[in-house]
Amino acid sequence: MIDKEKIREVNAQRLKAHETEFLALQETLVQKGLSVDDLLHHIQDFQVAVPSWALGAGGTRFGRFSFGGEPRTLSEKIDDVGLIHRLTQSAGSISLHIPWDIPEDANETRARAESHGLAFDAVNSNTFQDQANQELSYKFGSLCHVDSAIRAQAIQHNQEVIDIGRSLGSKSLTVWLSDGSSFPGQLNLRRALERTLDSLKQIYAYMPSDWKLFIEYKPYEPNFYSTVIADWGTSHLLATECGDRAYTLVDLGHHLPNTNIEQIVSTLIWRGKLGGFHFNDSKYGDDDLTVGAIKPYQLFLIFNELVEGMTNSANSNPPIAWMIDASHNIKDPLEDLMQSLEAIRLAYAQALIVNQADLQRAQQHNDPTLCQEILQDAFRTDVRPLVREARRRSGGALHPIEAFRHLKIRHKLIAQRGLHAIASGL
Ligand SMILES: [Mn+2]
Repeated sequence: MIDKEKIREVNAQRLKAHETEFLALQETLVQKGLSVDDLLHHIQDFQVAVPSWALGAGGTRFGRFSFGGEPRTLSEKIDDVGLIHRLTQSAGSISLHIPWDIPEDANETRARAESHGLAFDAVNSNTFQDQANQELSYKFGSLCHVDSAIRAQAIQHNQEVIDIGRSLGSKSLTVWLSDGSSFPGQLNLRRALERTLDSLKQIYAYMPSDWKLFIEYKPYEPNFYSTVIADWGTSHLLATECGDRAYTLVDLGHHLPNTNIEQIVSTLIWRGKLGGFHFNDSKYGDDDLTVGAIKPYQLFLIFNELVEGMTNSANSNPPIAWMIDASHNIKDPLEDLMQSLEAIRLAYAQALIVNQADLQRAQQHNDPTLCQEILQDAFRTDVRPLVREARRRSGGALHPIEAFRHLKIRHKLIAQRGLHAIASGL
């Protein structure tokens, strides 16, 4: 646990420079007619869940390079999220993966999270790999499987995940399926989808009445010919069939290259069916890179649709569950996560300063030049001092990564947990 006083000490060294930058930006924003206090409150309130599987070195299918000081237990993972939250004040919850992170004692786990000011966000089931002592194999699918006994096993697993989530105060289940086929003709595509819907309905029926089901989609991988829930349309169809509390979850890495993700976001908000978000970035496929590392403009355009849609859409979309879903092969996972959190808040802040009224007028007048000017004026505004000020007011570090390094946190974690500790996860 990092002492609040320590953070203030580290901040003090950069406070003067920050104040100069913030005052200059404040003047610019006020001139644009924006309320800086409102902006700060919105940014301070924006909290993102950190996944329990992203706190260690992830590796690729070719290899894994250990880090040192990785969290060995669920308690240590919660401590790591607490650490990130202490520095950034923007990671207010944790998203658990079952069975990688089954709590031994739910009350104790809950208390530990609360001591860090953390809540439990969506719980994630896993039927994409076989576990030790598992009776039946998911090699050829889970919820879509041709064998009803295997489908029943997968449904039961999801029900157990819901039970675990309930014991921790979670209110949602995220289902991502690797179900599909790697060769043409391997699977009857229509029947596989029918069986998947039937399985999902049984999971949905088991959920408590205040829970939500998030259905994630992905075009390919690990199957390379077909994926049962390949795109947002299929996810939306399944969610609609399941019921009012079933929603689509958008994972930024789960699209074919050049897909217009902001348009998908816009459509789902219009239907009130955007449930959750998995942030990451990618160059080629599901690369799970740091948010904003490759395509910060796309991220901004997505946030622009989110902000506009959440403010103006007639069909009310429920509050969206924001989560990071990334993997860290060569960076320190905690530094990587802090970079992602920063990128998310920056894109959100930029979207908040878009002059929606002017943009709408320009759209009404079919003026694409002006539309671009308005969007890029927001995108090219350096809002970093605003995001830093929001963090400072919440008690976080002006520069979280600098503070993390200055306070030698990784060094201390290695001293505490050892150089060869390995976390379970991706
Ligand atoms: Mn995901």
